Amino acid sequence: MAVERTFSILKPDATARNLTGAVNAMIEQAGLRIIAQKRVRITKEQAETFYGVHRARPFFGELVSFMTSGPVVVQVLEGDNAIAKYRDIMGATDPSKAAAGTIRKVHAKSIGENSVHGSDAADTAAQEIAQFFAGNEIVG
Ligand code: 3AN
Repeated sequence: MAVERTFSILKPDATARNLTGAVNAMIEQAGLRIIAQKRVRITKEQAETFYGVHRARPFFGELVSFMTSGPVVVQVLEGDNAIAKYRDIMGATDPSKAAAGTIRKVHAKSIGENSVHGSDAADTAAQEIAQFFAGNEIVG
């Protein structure tokens, strides 16, 4: 299995409830390493760029306003098959449909306020990592 890197965000609903450590424990227990991490407040422009693919969706405005409503923790995760593995432990977008024991099942509040983001493919992972981290901030 290939060692991969994926991009993660602990969203404002998670930081507001002081869940950074609880989510990080689930990430580490799954065998992923947090090789970069910072707590930031993202701007409207950053959120619009990040979620550009969803620009035409009816929830876009709500999504951008939620992602800028409080601090987030941006991360780079590394491990075997990290992209799919993190999607697995995050659980489905809608927490009511997420499998038992997943981050979203345990912590998410709703389909919008769903606690975590994880990249969906290798190309988006590389793009998303580059949007938030310089090479020398990632220490594997
Ligand atoms: P995922 O984060 O599971 O990859 P996407 O890429 O379909 O899900 O959606 C990106 C983000 O947009 C989701 N994490 C969620 O916060 C938000 N979102 C998706 N669908 C809805 C919806 N129907 N209503 C509100 N927000 C949504």
